[in-house]
Amino acid sequence: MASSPVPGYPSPVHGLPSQDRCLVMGVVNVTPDSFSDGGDWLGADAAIAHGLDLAAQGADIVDVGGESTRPGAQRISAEEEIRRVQPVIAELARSTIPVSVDTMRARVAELALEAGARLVNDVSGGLADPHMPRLVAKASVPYVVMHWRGHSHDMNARAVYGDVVREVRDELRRRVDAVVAEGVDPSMIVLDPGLGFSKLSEHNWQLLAALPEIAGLGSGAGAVMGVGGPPRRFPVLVGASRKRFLGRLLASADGTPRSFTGSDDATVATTALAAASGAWCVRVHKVPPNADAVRVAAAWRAAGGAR
Ligand code: PMM
Repeated sequence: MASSPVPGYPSPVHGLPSQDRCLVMGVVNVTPDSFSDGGDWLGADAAIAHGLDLAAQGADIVDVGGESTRPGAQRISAEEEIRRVQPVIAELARSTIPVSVDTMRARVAELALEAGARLVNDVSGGLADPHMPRLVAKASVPYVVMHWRGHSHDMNARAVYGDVVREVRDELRRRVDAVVAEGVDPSMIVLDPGLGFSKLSEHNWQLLAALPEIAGLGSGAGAVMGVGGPPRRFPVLVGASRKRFLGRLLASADGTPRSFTGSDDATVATTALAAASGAWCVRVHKVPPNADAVRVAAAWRAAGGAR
């Protein structure tokens, strides 16, 4: 573990690896219908092998999810979600790689933590299941609070903003206040702007360009905002990998969006820029080039900080 963080990188999240660079979270979707890799890792054996591959390729964390959140997706039962993720998490947790569980359900998170997960990645920021914040508080594990306006089946209809950066920041601040009121330790919270979740392409780009503002949540007062001292800065997780706004940016002359895997180089570009902006972690499908990109960004930042 590195001992001297590059100036400006967020403080390490308790219980997770600390590096002098942005971390890389590798995605294991144990689903038939996720955005870019639905069905690829649906069986437990394939998912476990993929998670171990990602770790060997340099992932700092492996994120295991059993429910697709692609726009239009319908929910699955908690039983099915547990059946998909539990054996995968149990096996991956046997290795040294920290495992996170990507779930909106407290019951799934609870079983995942019992199976060895060390972080809860809740794309609803505690809104989908009111029991989630208390579960996370009791377990005392890091908690990703993502910006979210509703379930996948109609989330695109909620992509309406006057000033997307201000509204996402304000809505995240309210979620942070709510989960802290339920007992979550502010130092365990990671924020995520929720790229692609109730966001049009232009919203995603504006949020990416404003990552430091998201980290600071503005200067409003509140239980977690460092009243009387400098405002608290939260670690920020960025999930841009293979998302449709990248495919649209790279569309061919006839307007056909670039394929998901065809967006991998653009993902690496967003990783480098997000890491250079001080992101704590990037959530990606393809680890090796993103692991390189975060090192480039760290060297760039360190050189700037050393002058
Ligand atoms: N995106 C997806 C799933 N989980 N979790 C966080 N914290 N942030 C994200 O942006 C995010 C997520 C959907 O992408 P996928 O289906 O390609 O995994």
